[in-house]
Amino acid sequence: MRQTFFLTLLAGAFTVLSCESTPRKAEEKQTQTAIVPDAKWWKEAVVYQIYPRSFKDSNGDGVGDLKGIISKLDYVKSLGIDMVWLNPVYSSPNKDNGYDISDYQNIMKEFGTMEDFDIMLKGFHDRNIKVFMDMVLNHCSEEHEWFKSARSSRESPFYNYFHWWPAEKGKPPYRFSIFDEKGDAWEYNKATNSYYLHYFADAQPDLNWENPQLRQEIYKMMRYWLDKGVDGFRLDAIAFCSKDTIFPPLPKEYDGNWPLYYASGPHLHDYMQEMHREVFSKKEIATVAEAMGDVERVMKFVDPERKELNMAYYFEAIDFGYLPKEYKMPDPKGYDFVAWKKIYAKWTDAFAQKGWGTMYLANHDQPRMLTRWGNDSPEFRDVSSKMLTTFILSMRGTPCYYYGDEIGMDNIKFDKVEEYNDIELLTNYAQVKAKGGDLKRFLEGMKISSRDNGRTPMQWDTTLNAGFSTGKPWLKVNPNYVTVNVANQENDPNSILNYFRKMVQLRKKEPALIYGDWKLVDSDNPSVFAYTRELNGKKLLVLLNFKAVNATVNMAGLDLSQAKVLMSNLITPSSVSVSIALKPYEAMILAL
Ligand code: TEU
Ligand code: CA
Repeated sequence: MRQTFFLTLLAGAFTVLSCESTPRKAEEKQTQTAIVPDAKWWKEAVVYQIYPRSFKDSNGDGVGDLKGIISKLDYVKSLGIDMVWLNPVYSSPNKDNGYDISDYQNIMKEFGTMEDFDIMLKGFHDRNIKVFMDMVLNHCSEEHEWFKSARSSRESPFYNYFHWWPAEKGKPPYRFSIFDEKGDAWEYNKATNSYYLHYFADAQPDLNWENPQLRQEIYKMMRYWLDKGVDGFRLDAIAFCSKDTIFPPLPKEYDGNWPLYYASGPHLHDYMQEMHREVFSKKEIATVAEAMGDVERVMKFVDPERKELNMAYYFEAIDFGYLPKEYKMPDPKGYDFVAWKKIYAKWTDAFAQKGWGTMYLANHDQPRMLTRWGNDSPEFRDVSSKMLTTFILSMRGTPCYYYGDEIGMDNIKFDKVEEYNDIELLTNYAQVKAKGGDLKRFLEGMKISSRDNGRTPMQWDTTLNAGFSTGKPWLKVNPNYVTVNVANQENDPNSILNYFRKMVQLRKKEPALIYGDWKLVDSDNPSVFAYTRELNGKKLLVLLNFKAVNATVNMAGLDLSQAKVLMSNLITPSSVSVSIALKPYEAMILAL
């Protein structure tokens, strides 16, 4: 019996390998409505996030651009993904890499022209790939025409597009800014003798959402992009839009928790419902909230009855394992794996009741997932990358996969502050310095957690600068590009890249991975993340060893007698018995 079982396992592994000859097969864009009543294409989509600055440079100025993306359309298609999330490409002086927009209806000069954008969008659409845009609506750039006019005089018709504290009322009440060296969210403006509010950098003045005229301008601008044919929006830092504009003193319980006290102002959801009526209801689009806060707060965005947005991503799991009250400083003791799994369980259960979530382990605000959640040592980089990919693509919630993770890119781990570009890191460095803090310790922590780790140029091949650019890249290329690159992995059936493609295909083939119920198994297991996905009587078991040790899983109550391996990140999967033994970082998906 044991022998027959092992044969089934190998047969299963073979099926997985053999489907890799067809990863380029065109996907179905129809939903699987027959299977579940509330099927939606955006629930079934696999999202691939492109950070345009770092994807591909077409003209040798060291900065990725739209023509660069256009030259890689077939590559993106070959991944099998359905939708691209594009980080901001609008005109911007780039104080925060495009998150400071000076013109919402124009393309950043470094990235190209509106014509390039149209060609790119058509290129994706021709390949049956949808595109959603990053919308930064809490703030714009100090170089936006609205702000230039507003800051010139209190009489400006745009003065009320922003939040001001007139100097005759004295010093404004304390508000913290995460991207400000002084940590002060109010900046004095001489011409108007008033302070303007900026929760992020002083080059990113907050927009005054209380002003209906401003809101109408924003909705009009969003409709402009919809009319162009974009398929949705990711709403950046959206929970900060609505504020208590009296700016009362912060209560004692504030305790540095600025997202809690600054976000989710009194009219936030009125504005979201208005935006739904004015913009989203025009077309079936994907809308993703970057939502701060607990389940209750996040759920408000996505409860379908409220008619706001359709997906949200949350921070509790990704921000886990940092020391309290310090900026992204990893706890030297590591993180509590069992508690981390329970965070996923809590959110996945919540989205099973209402709305829809997303699943991600990295994006442009995060370090590389391999370094942070896997193991980037030569011994384990391959297997742990594949394990994390299995995790992202087998959870309930739309998977958002970050460029470069499909080849196992990892943190660059800069030694010197001069090597960094990111405003968040540079201002936090300055804050630590001003307080006389331990800068060496700070920089050590940043090797694990800082955002620039996730922004280094895409590693295409072994040529100069990893084939990203013929000029000097805006941010250093990870020197490991000589071995970690797309070209090397393209023809290796066992590469991380081809594993990602297989996993995407498996998610499409198995509706249980998309819509199935999710249930944690052996929840207190200190090494393994195990769960089932079940739909209409079909049950899958996902086993993920997150540690560099052999591990076993307690299968209490699950019948494995007919189990078949659908996916394995080992060339020869290990054996299955009632107590399953997993090798370090082993991942398996079984059909029970
Ligand atoms: O991020 C929102 C946000 O609150 C950030 O502070 C985030 O928590 C932080 O980057 C984590 O390190 C969005 C964008 O994703 C980010 O890139 C922008 O810098 C920020 O808004 C300002 O627009
Ligand atoms: Ca360029």
